Amino acid sequence: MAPLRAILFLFLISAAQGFKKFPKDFQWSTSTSAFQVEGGQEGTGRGMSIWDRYIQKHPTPDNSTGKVACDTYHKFREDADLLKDIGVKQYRFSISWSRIMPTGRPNNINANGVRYYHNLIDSLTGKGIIPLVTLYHWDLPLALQDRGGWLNEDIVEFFGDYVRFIFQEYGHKVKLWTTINEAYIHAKYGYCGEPLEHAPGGLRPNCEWSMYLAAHNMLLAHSKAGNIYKKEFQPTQNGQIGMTIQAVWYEHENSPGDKEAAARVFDFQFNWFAQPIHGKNGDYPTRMRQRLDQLSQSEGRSISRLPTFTSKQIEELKNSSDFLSLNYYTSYVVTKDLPVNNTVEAWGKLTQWGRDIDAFISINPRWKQIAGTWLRSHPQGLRSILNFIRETYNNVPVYITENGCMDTPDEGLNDVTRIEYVRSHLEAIHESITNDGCDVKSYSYWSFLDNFEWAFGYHDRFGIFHVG
Ligand code: GBH
Repeated sequence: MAPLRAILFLFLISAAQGFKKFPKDFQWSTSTSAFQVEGGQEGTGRGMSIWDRYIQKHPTPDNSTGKVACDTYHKFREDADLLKDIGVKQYRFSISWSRIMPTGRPNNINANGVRYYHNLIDSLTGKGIIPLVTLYHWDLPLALQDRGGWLNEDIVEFFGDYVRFIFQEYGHKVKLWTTINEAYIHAKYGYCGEPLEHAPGGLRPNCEWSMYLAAHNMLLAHSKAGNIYKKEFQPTQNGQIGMTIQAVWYEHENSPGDKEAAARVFDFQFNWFAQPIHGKNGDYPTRMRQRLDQLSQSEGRSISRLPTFTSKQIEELKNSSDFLSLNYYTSYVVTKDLPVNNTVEAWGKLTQWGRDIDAFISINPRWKQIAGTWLRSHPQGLRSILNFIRETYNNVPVYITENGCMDTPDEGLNDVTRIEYVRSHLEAIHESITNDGCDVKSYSYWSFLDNFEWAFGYHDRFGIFHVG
């Protein structure tokens, strides 16, 4: 690992302490996930995950694997030193289920794995850094995929058994938990990927319903974990729990048709997960329910492609979270009809989700595109989402668990573009807190280290620290 991209963080910290005042207990943070950074896959007792198998079958453009990655499995002490150096108060990482339980079930525990996370947590807390732990960031134990993965409703019990073990083991040290990272991305790219696919992958033929079923079971698994925590652990451990929800903001023109289309797309993405958990009446968004019920009927199906919750499940979901964990990167534009200069979602209509939303998604060329990729900088979108959450979800506390962008290769180590991206997003958050009254508790920059960027391999570099 080669240091050092200090510029970015020096800026972050000065923004925190200097010209704009954030609340005193605001937690500055940075984030990673297990598969993307750990390495330590061989000879450590870890079981395979769906990503191990996926990249064997579908190599990334750079033919990379997670075998070594950032080697944080061995270098966690060095990581803790670096985190201390840049002055963060919190660090978000994820636990690899198959490192703890190689077959996904508690009858087989990998003691090395259990010890590893104790060591990691201890080296953080020893330096006064608060751990925020994601219980699941897309790396399902392969043994559970072979039992149907997220399409088998037994997964809800399996997840419950896994998290109970984790709370028992680490709950006296960890006070901030999120259950599942970005169920929307995991379900959509994992089951319905096109053009970009994620693990488990290769499941497109049934994805008009499997994507919604996988997401449904993720919501129920989150709810299971939240309720276990609240009932069995929170009274003595006094921590907080939430689910990590990815949000894209959708701008629209002023016509009623476009406005309704943008609201519908937002329902089909953010509110799909936010409303069952944080909504006053819970359950799926009405627009989503109606649209998918109606499509299912016209397709001659006997049941809706969107599963239903029992009233008990609705109540449990509403009781499953103390805060909303939010990931935000970019915004798009939604139109009811095909936009004149359509650049993004001509493909939208080729994907199942793209057809289901009954709208078109395109880009706003005025938003700065980062390194020629999918990511365009639109800080106002983040402010709009934070205000949407404040208004719609009763100002539930928000932990921003991911925000950031990849570097622009021809800038070298002089991250002009990234600094501007971070600066403008921090400004938007600051406005949301001070002018709008949003309850934002923390900001976690994605990512601490350059790491395995899923289907893109190691090509995109999001790290504060350069690795390679
Ligand atoms: C997050 O997902 C993940 O939680 C994190 O693990 C990841 O490293 C980070 O973002 C950076 O990407 O090529 O047009 O299909 C954010 C959701 C999903 C956004 C995949 C980019 C690809 C866009 N990401 N998506 S496209």
